[in-house]
Amino acid sequence: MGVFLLQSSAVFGVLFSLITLSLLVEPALSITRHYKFDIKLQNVTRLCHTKSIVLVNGQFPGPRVVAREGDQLLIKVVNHVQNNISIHWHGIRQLRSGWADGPAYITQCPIQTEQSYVYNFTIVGQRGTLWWHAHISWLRSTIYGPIIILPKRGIPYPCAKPYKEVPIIFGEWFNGDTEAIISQARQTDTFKLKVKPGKTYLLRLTNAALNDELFFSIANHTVIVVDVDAVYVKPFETETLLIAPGQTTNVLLKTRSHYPSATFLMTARPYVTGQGTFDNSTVAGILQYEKPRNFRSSNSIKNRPLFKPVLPPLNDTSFATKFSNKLRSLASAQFPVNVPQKVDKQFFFTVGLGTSPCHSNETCQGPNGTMFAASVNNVSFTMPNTALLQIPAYLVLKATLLHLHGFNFFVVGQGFGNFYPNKDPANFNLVDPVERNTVGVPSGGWVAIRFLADNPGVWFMHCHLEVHTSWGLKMAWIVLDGKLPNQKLLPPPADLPKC
Ligand SMILES: [Cu+2]
Repeated sequence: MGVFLLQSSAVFGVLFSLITLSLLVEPALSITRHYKFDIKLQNVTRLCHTKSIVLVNGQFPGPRVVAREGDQLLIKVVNHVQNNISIHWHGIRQLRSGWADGPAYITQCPIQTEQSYVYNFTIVGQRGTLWWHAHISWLRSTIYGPIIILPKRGIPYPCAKPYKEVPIIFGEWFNGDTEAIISQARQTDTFKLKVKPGKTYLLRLTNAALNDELFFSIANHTVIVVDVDAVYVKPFETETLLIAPGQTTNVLLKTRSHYPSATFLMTARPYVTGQGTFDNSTVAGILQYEKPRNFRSSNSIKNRPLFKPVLPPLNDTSFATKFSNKLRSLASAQFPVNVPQKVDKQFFFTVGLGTSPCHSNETCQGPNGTMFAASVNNVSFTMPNTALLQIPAYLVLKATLLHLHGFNFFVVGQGFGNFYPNKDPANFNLVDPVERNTVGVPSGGWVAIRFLADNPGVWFMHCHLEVHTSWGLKMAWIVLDGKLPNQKLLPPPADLPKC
């Protein structure tokens, strides 16, 4: 992990954020849904700290955006603060709507004070959980919220129908040791997931933290992973899951068949690779069974036994590898996997994370007072046409998180050490590779991704660890229009902000 330059400024931290989800009454066909986001400065108190922060509609985390696959979204963002603003709809394919993608100075100029912009896009072929966040400097630490994409009306989930759906967002958190957090977890403002026995809950998990990959586990319970980055996966059961910043994971939680007369902690803490200082704090929430009406016990909730999950060690790369190997596309007849079988263009990127001399008059956090620096070395930068692209990225030093805008990609291979173009492709999974928008590249290893360049525009690719991005780990793809009329980027909207 990195050095957490701004970690201490994020002490107000949210541990878990709960938004109860109620399904709206709506017609059968795709519809247009309108939202308005007012960006304002607001005081927020979390864990006894009050801070003035930039928020959407005064909410922290921000309002949820709920839509069905196929719906059009019109989201008007009005900027009432001094900062420039832009919002990114993380993971939304933005087919031919690149103007609505959001990264400042890549697809749009930021929205200036007292200006507004309507993000206009349609959700095509995606269902699950995604999220939105500010995409300018570090503002996403407070400006983010969930995007919930329900399947088209009349099309069921490919898994058990959940009794309830609960979005949970991992944000920043305060520093503290585990015991302090456990005693804190007994306090009233801790996130509580209240459940009934014998039911199935769909937890929509988002890691909105700036810099930490997280292990997450619920004591004495397992979950079934069913969807990542708004794409169904082959369901698998696990006690612990790993979720990187920017990633989303839907899991089914089957509660115990009988009221257990106990309380269960849900905890998350970072997965750490490489050296350097890191935040090893644990965040906790509570899984609390509602007491049945006819249940007689003098035991108050406070006196019930509290079980804690056992999380893997902080640096458990073996767990991380096994977990990511379990992620496979569902690849069913209804939800087939369209992994490109042949490659038109190959790209090879070496992503380096190193140090450079500190500027004079500045204090730097790198080893021996140097400055951290990151780079993408593009060896074969040929501008792509509508073509298949394949990218093996080779990483040195530390794990990083590759996030691509405008596309989902298939993770066809990954490994440790050098990538060997003659040997490694033979082991690529071209049958049911996981399809996602953000992937962890192993520390000192490589990942090979494939995607179909079917979306014209300028698409940002960057590390979703905020420190790495600010050190320069970013680049953009330019995907040109294709020949057919439906392969062309539409003209920019009239209200596109000006710089
Ligand atoms: Cu994104």
